[in-house]
Amino acid sequence: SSAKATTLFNKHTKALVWGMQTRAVQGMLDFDYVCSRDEPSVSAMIYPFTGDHKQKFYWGHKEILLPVYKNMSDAMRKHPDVDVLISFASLRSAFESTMETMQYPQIHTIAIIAEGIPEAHTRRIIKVADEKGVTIIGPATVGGIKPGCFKIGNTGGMLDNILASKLYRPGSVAYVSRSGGMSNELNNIISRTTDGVFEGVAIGGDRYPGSVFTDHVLRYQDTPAVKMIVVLGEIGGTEEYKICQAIKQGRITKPVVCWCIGTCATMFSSEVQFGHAGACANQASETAVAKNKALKEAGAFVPKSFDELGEIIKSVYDDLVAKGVIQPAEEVPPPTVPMDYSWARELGLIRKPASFMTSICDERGQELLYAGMPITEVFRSEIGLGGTLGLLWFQRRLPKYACQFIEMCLMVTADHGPAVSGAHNTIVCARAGKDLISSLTSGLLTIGDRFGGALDAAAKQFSHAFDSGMLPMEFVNKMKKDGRLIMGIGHRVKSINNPDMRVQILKDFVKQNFPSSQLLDYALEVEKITTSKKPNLILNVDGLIGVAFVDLLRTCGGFTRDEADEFVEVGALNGIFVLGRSMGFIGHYLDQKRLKQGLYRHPWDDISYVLPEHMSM
Ligand code: Q5B
Repeated sequence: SSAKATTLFNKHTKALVWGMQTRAVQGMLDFDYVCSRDEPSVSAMIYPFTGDHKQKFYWGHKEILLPVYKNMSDAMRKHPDVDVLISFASLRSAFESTMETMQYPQIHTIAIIAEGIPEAHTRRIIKVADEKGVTIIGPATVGGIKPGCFKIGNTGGMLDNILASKLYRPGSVAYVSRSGGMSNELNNIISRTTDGVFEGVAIGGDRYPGSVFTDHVLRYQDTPAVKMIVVLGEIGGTEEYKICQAIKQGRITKPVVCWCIGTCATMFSSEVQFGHAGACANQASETAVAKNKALKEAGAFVPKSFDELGEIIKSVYDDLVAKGVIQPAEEVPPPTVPMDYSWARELGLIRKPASFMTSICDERGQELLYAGMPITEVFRSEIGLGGTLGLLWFQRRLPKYACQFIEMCLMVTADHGPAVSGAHNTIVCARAGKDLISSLTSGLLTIGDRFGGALDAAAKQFSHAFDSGMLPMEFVNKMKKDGRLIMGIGHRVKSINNPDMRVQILKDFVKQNFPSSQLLDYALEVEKITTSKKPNLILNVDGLIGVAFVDLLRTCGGFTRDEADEFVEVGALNGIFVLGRSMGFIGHYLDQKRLKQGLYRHPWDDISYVLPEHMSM
């Protein structure tokens, strides 16, 4: 088998990341930046499920693009300086992709994060790795970290953790543990008790880790900058005995502080399986208690309990400083890495004025909210379409009669036949082969002052006249004098002789249910005057809804006078006709399609061509 490298990572190490782990990659880049590396440690990503493309990341303040390759061969060919691969492949694909990785001699180190890879597969990976001189870290691990140089994936946690444990610059203590979580704890302990971590590797919790404790401890022994070694073993396996042997044989001469966790297993009468697949003592020698005893006997520094680990690390370190073996370096503050916006917000460190504001609907939580009312409550309290509209348009839970009135408005305005302007346009559009939305909007765009869009203007004109104390007759005369039509008055086909039943229905309802119908009564007085002049100058459906809605907003108890006026001012009321008539327009569109109506062309005999006479020069 080929010799494996003593130094896995340096300040110039370049890696490929297998898997679309953008957060982990950003974490690595932030680490690199805070370590004052010249260049990012990640050269590219490999992701077989998308085509080749680029992903955006931050390098300090700057935005950079990292390539993503579909094929590993392309990534290797384009990045010949890469010698590390970090595999976030799933437990199903990790075996295959790791075997493929080992076909490329440029790769010296592979970190495998996936948990649950079949042991038979891991053993085959280990065999090939040994033959090829590749160091495997993992599986079932977070990876490892080398302060100032390189970080595998999510090791070390978020940036605040990395800064707190001073992982941006090397210390003199190297460690190896099984668990990724515990390696975080070691980072913390070592940073508080010594000049810091030189390198730390979590080999993973499987029964057959790709590299074992001694692989790393011997590397550390052979690395001059490492002055002391910490090993955090655990119950299960016999790897720790190899360390004992190496100490006894003089292969390891640097101080080793060691603790095997899982000593409590001895308190149980039966066999205990801890969280890791390998964390189970199959014989007495595999217990944490037995291994701690052997390590102590071999000459390692073994605390009495995990709680004392920090103290013993500190005393070994202090001794090395006293002997002059370690000369703590001067602290140089790391460069600042801008904090991620979302994280800073979560911590409450920044505020930014939002570009948009909304106050009617919130879909972010567990339940959709309409003006604060959960959607389940909207249905439970049976507020219906009128109530829903009340919440979304007026931000109010309206009284029952108001909800009913709104629904009635939508029903009476739903359609008025194919001949009205909007329906006609919808039909012509549908017959020109257009789709539902185009045909619908073609109809909706027809709504305006003369057709269906007189609700707001009617509400304004009548309420201004009423509020300023004008008598109905004065109002009619003033409008005539100003040459203005009264909005909400007049109809092409309906008249006092051919009353509009829609208007009658709504009028009756308002009279019976509204607490006050002052403006409607005023409008009916106006209607008496206009119809006395011409029978078709009735209060039409737009006019009725317009004035009745003013009565509703002013007297239902949910709005201040200013709020009521504002809704009229912003044009809420035309929305009722738009919404109601959309039902009809959609109906006409579907009808035309159903009837397979072809392109409409208006007949010539229905158009009077009134061109200017030909003029000879
Ligand atoms: N004159 C609606 O007019 C219509 C007058 C008036 C004073 C008035 C007209 C009008 C105001 C806007 C309005 C909504 C264009 C109508 C609707 C939905 C619909 C539609 C449907 C549906 C009809 C004849 C004479 C003239 C005029 C005078 C007319 N209106 N005076 N105030 N408001 N109204 N729109 O029949 O002396 O002879 O010159 O603009 O409320 O759209 O079903 O069809 O559900 O789809 O064309 O119900 O009233 O009458 O313009 O020839 O006028 O009456 O000054 O006087 P017409 P015009 P003079 S509801």
